[in-house]
Amino acid sequence: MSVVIALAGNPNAGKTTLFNELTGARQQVGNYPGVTVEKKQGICVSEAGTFEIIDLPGTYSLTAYSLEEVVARDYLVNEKPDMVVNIVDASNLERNLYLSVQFMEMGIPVCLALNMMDVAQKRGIEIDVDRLSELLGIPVVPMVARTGKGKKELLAQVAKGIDKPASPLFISYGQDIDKALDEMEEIIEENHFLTDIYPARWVGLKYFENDTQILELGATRDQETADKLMDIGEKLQRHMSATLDVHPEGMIADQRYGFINSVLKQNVIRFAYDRNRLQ
Ligand code: GDP
Ligand code: K
Ligand code: MG
Repeated sequence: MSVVIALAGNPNAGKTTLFNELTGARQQVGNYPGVTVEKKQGICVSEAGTFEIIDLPGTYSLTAYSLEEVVARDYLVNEKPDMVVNIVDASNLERNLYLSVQFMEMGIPVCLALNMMDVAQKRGIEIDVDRLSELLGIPVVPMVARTGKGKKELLAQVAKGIDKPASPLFISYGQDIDKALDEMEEIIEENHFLTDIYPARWVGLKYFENDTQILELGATRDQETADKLMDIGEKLQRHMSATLDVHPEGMIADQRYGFINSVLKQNVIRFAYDRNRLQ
């Protein structure tokens, strides 16, 4: 059985460039089943091993707001690739990591390809790659996909990371949401509610995010448990709207960015000034 690597990232992070760099002429283009979203696959033959590479649709998030997001998510949970290589734009790290933390919350093994290092450097953005890797608990490889720089190291890290199970990233969403999530998690675990597919806490989060796909799937599987979760979700929604004038959905996005910023602030990123201009 071949090792399957899914390439994922925000639009314009350099996914196609890296895909071409890895697979060369060994490419095949089709569609994801049932939809008109393009699916590219290819084979990467390297010193580190032979990998099957799947190009996932470019997305900013993993909710169910767009067809691309649903396709990417379905692929990840149904096909279970051995690893996600998440290509991020190093010159726009905060924004790009929003998707990365969502892979990590799903418990999917991720390797971060920190692309556009040339652009970041030109803009005076310095990134402590080792520190970022340590704080996120995943491999991080600096790259310039356009020139192929970092490709060898990326493949070495991918080979090293295969078969290493990832535990889902835990982000605190604040007292109100965390408490409701704990309550949901217990019900979800007790009833084995979608836990064959997703981590329990992630399922709970989707009820707060009003994720139509998960809500429908859950109701089809086990209406009684789904109703219980809906009740908890609605109760929290009412409480938060009344006391904080926010929706859980907005709070979840805010806290994800909060988590990302707390990582970046720990000496991961530095914006160097152009000294010549100051003189
Ligand atoms: P995708 O939308 O993620 O598939 O991104 P593309 O691979 O199409 O890349 C978007 C643009 O960024 C293209 O013009 C690429 O040539 C360029 N690009 C990709 N990687 C790099 C890089 O490391 N450095 C620089 N400067 N440009 C890059
Ligand atoms: K593009
Ligand atoms: Mg592309």
